[in-house]
Formats: sequence, structure tokens, C-alpha cells
Amino acid sequence: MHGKPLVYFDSAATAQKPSIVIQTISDFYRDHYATVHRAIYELAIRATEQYQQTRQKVQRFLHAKKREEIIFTRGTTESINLVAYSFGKAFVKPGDEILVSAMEHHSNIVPWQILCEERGAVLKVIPMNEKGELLLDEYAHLLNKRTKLVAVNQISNALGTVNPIKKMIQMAHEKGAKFLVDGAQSAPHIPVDVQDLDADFFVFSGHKVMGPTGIGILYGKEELLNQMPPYQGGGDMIEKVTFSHTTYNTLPFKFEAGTPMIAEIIGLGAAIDYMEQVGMENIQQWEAELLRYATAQIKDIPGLHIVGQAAEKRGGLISFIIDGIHPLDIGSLLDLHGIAIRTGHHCAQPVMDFFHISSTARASFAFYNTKEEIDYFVSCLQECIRKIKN
Ligand code: C6P
Repeated sequence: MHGKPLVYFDSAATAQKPSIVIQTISDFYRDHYATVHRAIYELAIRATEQYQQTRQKVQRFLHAKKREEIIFTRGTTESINLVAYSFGKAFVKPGDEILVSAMEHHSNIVPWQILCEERGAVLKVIPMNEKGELLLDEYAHLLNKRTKLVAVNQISNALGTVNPIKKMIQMAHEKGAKFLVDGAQSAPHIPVDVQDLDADFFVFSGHKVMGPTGIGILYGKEELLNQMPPYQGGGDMIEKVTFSHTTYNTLPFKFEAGTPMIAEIIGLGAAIDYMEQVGMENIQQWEAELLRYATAQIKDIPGLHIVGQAAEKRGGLISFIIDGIHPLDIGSLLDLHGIAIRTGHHCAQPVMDFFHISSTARASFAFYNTKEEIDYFVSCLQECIRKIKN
């Protein structure tokens, strides 16, 4: 980049792809390409098998009880919209309440707002403190018998906070509410066990777990998904169609209308194999080490403030601002050194409003990053600050 080797610190936005993922997709298109489900010829049967394997891989990756509980979507955003639409239709009535947290991505706010407007329900917000930690006492007060669903991220993309999701799920269940975990920033970085969490829904995006774009996952408990109406109508999601009446397919197909994202799904399978080979515990450990290393180096830079300083565990990202310098300028100058970071509101405008800022600079790490890259980033950052201030 600009004549320098790339230092990619924007994996929270989207992750780089291992060769095996690219190779698997390319092999599929070149040598094995066909539709799934609809044909009896050998090529399609093989494509269907390869595609089905991904569902099992995701089931294993999330430790779900059944593969029928794994629904393919286009991404985290579509998964949340699916639940808001379908769970909302089945269960949410006027006066009911939906809880989200103060540190949600727009994808985990707007679908619930739309639902609440449509059904006369009320959206409530679990507050946080200046460190970017959710206030669990307030959460306990907000939960009541009208609460139908709580939707919270496991790791915040804007602050790096790791939320105490297991405890929060238990608290929601005690009041009879269901819980959706936005796992967009956790599935790529920590081991996830949806049964241990007792999550009702868990969603994540393929492109952040080293897979392709255009594929995402919705995990839902079977008994809940069975009670929810389809999200979209079309091929594959039906059992029998007549002009007077249609009956629907069983899970997971009820929620998968149309020809699926076959190559993307197969690519996601390769990505999950890869992540598991590296080992989610190893990934978690290395990224924690990178975070510790980077934080120790940048925290004493004069005028630099880290936004989000949760005392408990944090995810591998640092959101920061520097007195008197716009984050956009930091991002642009670092880019000239070949360093890719994200600047902006990170699709979490309420988080920015809370801290009375419009944007932050965010360096986010993945297991392929190194301490040498962090050293380079820190020295370039210091040089940029000197340049702007002088
Ligand atoms: N965050 C970031 O740079 P999609 O766009 O559907 O793959 O994921 C949406 C999403 C939902 N929840 C959280 C916590 C997220 O971080 C994201 C995506 C990216 O932080 C792009 S805005």
C-alpha cells in the first residue's frame, strides 16, 4: 500500500481470507458447480453434500444441539432482521418490550425499532458507564414480564467490551424473556457454545470468520424456530403450494427461500475448518496478547484516549481518539504508511453520542497479526501525531 507492506488492522470490519477458502470457492466454481436440492444428477448431488457439510460444521463450531437449528442467511444483519420480523410476528404484541444495550451496532437497533413501530411495542435500552460496561443492576430493573426479547452483542465492535452474556441470558430467562446474541465480533475471536450460554438466538457473519461475504448464520433453538413464521416466501421453503394454500418445509429450509448462496456456504465451511485447525482457544489467547501489547504501548501517548476501557475481558480492538486531531486524519496518514484502520462511528452512532464524539480511530486485530506490526503501527502513529501537531 503506497509502496509499503500492508498492515491490516481492520478485521473487525471484515477478515482477510486464507488461501484454502479462496481455493475451495474457486475449485467449486471451476470443477464442481451445480445447484443444490433440486436435481438428481451426480454433479448436483455432490454439490448438495458439500453444501450440507457446512451446516454440520457450523453446528459443531457453535456447539448447537441440531443442525436444523442452523439457518443460512446473508449475514448478521439479515439474521437479526429475520428474527425481528418472524419472532416479532409470532410473539410481540402492543405494550411488549424489547431490550437492546447502549453499545449495539445499528444492525441490532434498527430492526427492533422497525418491529416496535409496527407492533406498538416499546424499545428500551440497557445503559452503560464511561468505561463502556453495561450496568447490570439497571438491566435487572428493566427486565419485567412485558420483556419479550433482549438483543445484545457479545463483543462490542465500537468499544471492544466483552459483555457478560451468559449471566445476562440467565437473568432474561428468569423473567421469561428470550435472548438474541449478536456474535458478529465474538464468533471470529472466542470459542462459542450456544448450549452452554443457553442462547435462544446467536447470529454471526461469514466474512468476519475468514469466510466469504454474502453468507451469515442464524442459530435458533428448534422449538422457537418451529413456532416462528417464514421470513421470505419462495422455492425450497415450501412443502406444498396451491393457489388456495401453501404449507411450509421443515427446519432449516422454512427460513431459506430461493437458491442459496451455494459457493459462499461451501467457502464458509472451509473457513470454519481453518479456524478450528488454528484453534479458537489459540486465537483467543494470541489476540489477547496482541491487545495487551498494543494497549501498553499506546496508552501513554500524550493526548490519546482509549474509548472503551472495560475492566473485565476485552476483545482484540482499540478504539481511540487523540486531542486536537480528527480520527479521519489519523486514518488517512496511517494509510500512507500501509496501515489499514477504520475511522468513523463504526455503525454505532449511539455509542459516539454517549461519549460526545462523532467518531474514533479503531485498530482491530486478528490472529494473523503480529507484534512487529503493532510496533510499526505505534511508531507511525507517533510520527503522524508529530506531523499534524507541528
Ligand atoms: N461491524 C465493523 O466495522 P454485517 O454487516 O451484517 O456483516 O454485520 C453487522 C454487524 C452487526 N453487529 C456487530 C457487533 C458488528 O460489528 C457488525 C459489523 C463492522 O464494526 C461493519 S459496520
